[in-house]
Amino acid sequence: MTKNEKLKQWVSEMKKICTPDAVHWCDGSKDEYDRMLEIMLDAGIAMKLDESKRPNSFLFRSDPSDVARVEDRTYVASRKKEDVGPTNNWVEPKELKEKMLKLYNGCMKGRTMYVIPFSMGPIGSPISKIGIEMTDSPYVVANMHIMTRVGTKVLEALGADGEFIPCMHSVGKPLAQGETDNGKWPCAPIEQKYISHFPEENLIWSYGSGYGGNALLGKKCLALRIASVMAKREGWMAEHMLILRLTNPEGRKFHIAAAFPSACGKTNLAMLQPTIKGWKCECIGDDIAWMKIAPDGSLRAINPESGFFGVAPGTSYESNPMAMESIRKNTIFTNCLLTDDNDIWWEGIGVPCKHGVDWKGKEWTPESKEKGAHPNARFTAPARQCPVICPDWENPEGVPIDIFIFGGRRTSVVPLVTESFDWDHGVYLGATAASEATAAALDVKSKLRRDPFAMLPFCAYDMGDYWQHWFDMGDRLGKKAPKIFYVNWFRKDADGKWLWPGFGDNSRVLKWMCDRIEGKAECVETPIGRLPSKTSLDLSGVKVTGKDLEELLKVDVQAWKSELPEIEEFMNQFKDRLPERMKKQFAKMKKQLGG
Ligand code: GTP
Ligand code: SPV
Ligand code: MN
Repeated sequence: MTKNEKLKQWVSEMKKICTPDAVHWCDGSKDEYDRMLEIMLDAGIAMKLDESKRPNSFLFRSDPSDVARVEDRTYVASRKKEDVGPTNNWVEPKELKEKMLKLYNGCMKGRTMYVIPFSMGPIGSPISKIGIEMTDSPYVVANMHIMTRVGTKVLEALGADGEFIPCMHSVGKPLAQGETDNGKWPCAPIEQKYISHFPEENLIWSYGSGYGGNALLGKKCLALRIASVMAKREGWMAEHMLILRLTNPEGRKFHIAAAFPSACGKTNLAMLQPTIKGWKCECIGDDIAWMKIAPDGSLRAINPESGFFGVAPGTSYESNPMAMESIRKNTIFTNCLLTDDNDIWWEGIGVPCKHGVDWKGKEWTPESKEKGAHPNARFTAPARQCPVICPDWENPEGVPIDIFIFGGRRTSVVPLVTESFDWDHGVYLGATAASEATAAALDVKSKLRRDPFAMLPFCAYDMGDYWQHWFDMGDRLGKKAPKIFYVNWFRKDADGKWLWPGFGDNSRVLKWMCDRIEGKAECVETPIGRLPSKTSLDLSGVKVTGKDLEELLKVDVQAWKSELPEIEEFMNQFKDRLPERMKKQFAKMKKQLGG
């Protein structure tokens, strides 16, 4: 167990409230992982996949109401409402706790309460943090084993008086005497789901959902929402970013961190296989980056996670071969289709499926009206299984970031790539990032939404203050500040066809960025930023017509101008928290667009 009195006390307090049948302290062992899956196989909520095709791998079907993050049910309960800003749901902390305590009361009856000690980041790294998740879900335990570093070694690192972030979780489905889940994914109805954060106490309370970011509390709740507030307080950065290392033919290494909204290409870019000769790409992380300024003044990044919780649909040997290799074994699949030979399948996997069982458990054929896999179906796979995982991915010192990229899903207007004029302009690009809705959040319906820094659902304090934090970090980094770019892989033509091949060919855009840093590539100055000149993008061997390229690199001044009123309105909601420097950037942009 533990010598940490605070932890012992918290566990016994929550045990009294939730009244589980038993308490289990997780040791992080393989035995424990196997036991979790056995329990779920017995309860009929896990299916073992064919051992020869997909060793030690399992498929889960969630409840159809529990397939993604629920932003409407996500709360930030700071003491003062103004501290969460207009982009978070606020409830007075005491009121929220009272509401949730009623739900927690007896909620683990018939279940075991698992205590999961986990480290976000390599144990002992100066950037890492320890969390303890209490949950009644063996699915969460198994996933946390993959996504974080779990077990006794974390309790040892915590010691008698170390700090931890308490993360309380229940699926919200107590069992009556003798009742089992009996094939049904346990969760509570949507109006009882709460994903709650108490930033001043570094505390997380989640109830009613068993899925992804709602339940694996180390991920979005701790490593982004709570960490965003800690980072602001302590002068570092917690961002929704992949991290990769790109090595050019001369052997120079560039480290890139990129923020795209959920389901907009982070995992794919993180595992990129360059289609240009002599360039090498290695993956460090695919979703979250924690960054601190090192004594030498560089910005050092770690991936706080140790696994990938990746979007399955669209993943194929053609689009993302390294992800396909990462999920060959020891992988948990959720809401994928089950094939007749006991393997998984999804739309865009690159091979046909004639017959199977869809994510809702119904018979499926290509003629079926509904999709075989849910659009937000996911795989959970250990990062170490990725063939191009970087040898430094667990370096406790992190890697020095040279380039930041922002982006989103835009079928029109936004060009393939833009370089910011300077740091402040780059912060403006991040702040005004927008994307079309995806399946990663259940309740986001709007077609286009501003998603600053891809952090709209994850920044747990006022967005205006967050932008100011970015300006402040830039000042502290000075000459060592990464260069900032904006990309859009998702342009379509009038027939709805992608204008840019994307995936491995995105290496061409990354190459341009690195060459820009070295002063080797030309650019064109436009009102919105610097774009590649026609000849400076390496397009050797790529199938893009001259006409499409022109479209991809076009700046439609009128279209940009027409977005200004909406951007201004978006910014103005932050009132007196909107940084002066952001106002200045907006005014400059307006002037340059002739507005
Ligand atoms: P989260 O895990 O939700 O944060 O998503 P993510 O940002 O990691 O997105 P991911 O890489 O999983 O990609 C989501 C979807 O976008 C998948 O269906 C991909 O196939 C598709 N996608 C990724 N990169 C590209 C690209 O360069 N071009 C096109 N057309 N689609 C892409
Ligand atoms: C996202 O939605 O950005 C994800 C998936 O990475 S989840 O862990 O469910 O938040
Ligand atoms: Mn994500």
